[in-house]
Amino acid sequence: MGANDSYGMIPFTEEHRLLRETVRKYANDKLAPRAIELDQQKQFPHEAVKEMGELGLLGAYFPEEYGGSGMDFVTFIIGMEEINRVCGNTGITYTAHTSLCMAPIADLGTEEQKKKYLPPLASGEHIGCFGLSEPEAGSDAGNCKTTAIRDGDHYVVNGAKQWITNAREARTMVATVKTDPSQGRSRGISALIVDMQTPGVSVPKVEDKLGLRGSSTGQVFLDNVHVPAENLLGEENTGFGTFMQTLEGGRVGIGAMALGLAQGAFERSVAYMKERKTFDKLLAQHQALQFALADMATEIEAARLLVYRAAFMKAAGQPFGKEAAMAKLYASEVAMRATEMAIQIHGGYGYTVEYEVERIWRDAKLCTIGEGASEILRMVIARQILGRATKGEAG
Ligand code: COS
Repeated sequence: MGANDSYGMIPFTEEHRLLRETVRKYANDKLAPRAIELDQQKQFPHEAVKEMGELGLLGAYFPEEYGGSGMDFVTFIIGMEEINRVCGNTGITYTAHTSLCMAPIADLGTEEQKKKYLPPLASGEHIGCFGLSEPEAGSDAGNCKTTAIRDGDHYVVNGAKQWITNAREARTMVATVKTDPSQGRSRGISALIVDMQTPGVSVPKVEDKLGLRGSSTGQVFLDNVHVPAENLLGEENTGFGTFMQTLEGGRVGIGAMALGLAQGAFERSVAYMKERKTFDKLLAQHQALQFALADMATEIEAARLLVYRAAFMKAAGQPFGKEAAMAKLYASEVAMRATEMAIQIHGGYGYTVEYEVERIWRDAKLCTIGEGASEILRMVIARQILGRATKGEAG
């Protein structure tokens, strides 16, 4: 972290720098020694959630009156980069909890909702999840089929959610529901806060995945779940735009996750090239590998600039949807190239669990899929550039 690398070129405040040092130390001391085991044993990072609550990371950018730390969004992104540098399982758990569950409550919640739901989420006493995706509504997020029909002072919710990060452990879910089924796609959708302990909520299945095997990704069934009407988040029938905005923040988080994973694989590659010899020479003396490392470094620095540009724009209250999409698209694709090259640099050792780069590569793949697949992000970026012309309207 010198003055001449991109960390030195980004306008971090003293608070940001201190936070990076604190999180880096925490990640190296506590998360790194547990990272292999979480993946191999498919263990949810319960300890990390507790520790991150104590460190004030879970509620990093939410007001202190709701249990948060009163810092800005950039601090959350710094935390995401540093945590993912050593442990993607902890990183994905963190971003789903904070940027997808806490953020919409903090942004749209009434005073009562914020006071009730945010403090236990900020401390880690409760875990949060985001119930957007469904069997037929992943990339096609407007195709929500879960219904919430108003009945007196509550909604009766029926449907199924899929690919829900933290599903098994979560106590609080912010969910998309169709409150007006007579309206077409993307319309008549609302956001509801669902207490996962309500009768009728179940998590029948947790997926067995390629990577992020310590994080729980589950199906959530909602069978005649009675949710109090006071749990409506924001205005009824306007939830789709709300969720899209939540995802914009989440996409910067996944961009930072990809960046951290790539950085972790890069640092391991540098260390390995300085110690491993082939043909009586250090790997660092082989030009082919020097070039590969140079490409990794260049792409990671570019990804870092995109990720922090989006983070600073969001923190400043500027529109940042296109920049978030660019940051996630680029950083996740860089992470795939960098982690694959890290395995190649490590040779046979890179294919083993011990050297960790195979895990980082498996974990990184999620970043090109979740919270907007690369193809969706290209659509989002193109639509912002071309406007209504993408719908066939000239002008
Ligand atoms: N902020 C506010 N409103 C938004 C918005 C945003 N970022 N994006 C879209 N909207 C609004 C549009 O303005 C439109 O409103 P009107 O109907 O009033 O004009 C409405 O939402 C529908 O938008 P659009 O026509 O663009 O919907 P589409 O179904 O064509 O496409 C995409 C929407 C594909 C961009 C969206 O579904 C998407 O982002 N999908 C990926 C979702 C995702 O990331 N899933 C993974 C979840 S993992 S947690």
